[in-house]
Amino acid sequence: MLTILGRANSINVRKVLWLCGELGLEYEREDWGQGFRDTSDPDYLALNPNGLVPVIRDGDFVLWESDAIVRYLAQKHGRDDLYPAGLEERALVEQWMNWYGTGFGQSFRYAFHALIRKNPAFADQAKIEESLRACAARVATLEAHLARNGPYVVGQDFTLADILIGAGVNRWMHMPADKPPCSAVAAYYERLSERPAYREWFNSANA
Ligand SMILES: N[C@@H](CCC(=O)N[C@@H](CS)C(=O)NCC(=O)O)C(=O)O
Repeated sequence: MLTILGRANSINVRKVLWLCGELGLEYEREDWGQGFRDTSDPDYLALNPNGLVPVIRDGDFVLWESDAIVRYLAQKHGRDDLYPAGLEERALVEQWMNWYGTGFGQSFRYAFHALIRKNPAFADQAKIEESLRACAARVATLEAHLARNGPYVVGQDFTLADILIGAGVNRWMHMPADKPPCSAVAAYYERLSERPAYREWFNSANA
């Protein structure tokens, strides 16, 4: 049995949960992380020395880093549609996964903790505005790309890149801030919202 360790309100845990839904996998989940079991527990640190969620246990195999986990699970279950075997197709999926990991996914973090989680440690107005600006710039890049090359980030097929970027778009759409109109991103968000596995983990009730 696959076990996912991590609180379900974490965006990085949700990427894994969303993928498990797409794959139709059975799993158990343990609540670890902020507000739940403390990830500085030595038993947890023995699994992930970074003390972050998620971690998976798949039999005796342990893996952390959400993007590595989604790659592993898609490959393990032979889902070439989500993580293509072809060199160029896979490179494009990787390109957009890295775009999320190194830019888009970082950009909304401060504003999210300030405006949605209302965490008092994130109260610096200048940093909130900077986070919103940085995120809007990434969304503008995505908007132009989807308008020309959609319906999904790598074209016709839904892939792992959409799981990461879709998670980020969901955070952006729920951000209580003035946002420039982005019709292609809005249509993408609606398209993803049709997927039952997405709806289970990403909806306005559980931002
Ligand atoms: N690069 C890591 C980042 C993991 C991460 O930052 N997780 C956050 C939640 S989104 C966390 O563990 N926060 C501390 C906690 O919940 O205790 C991944 O993608 O798995």
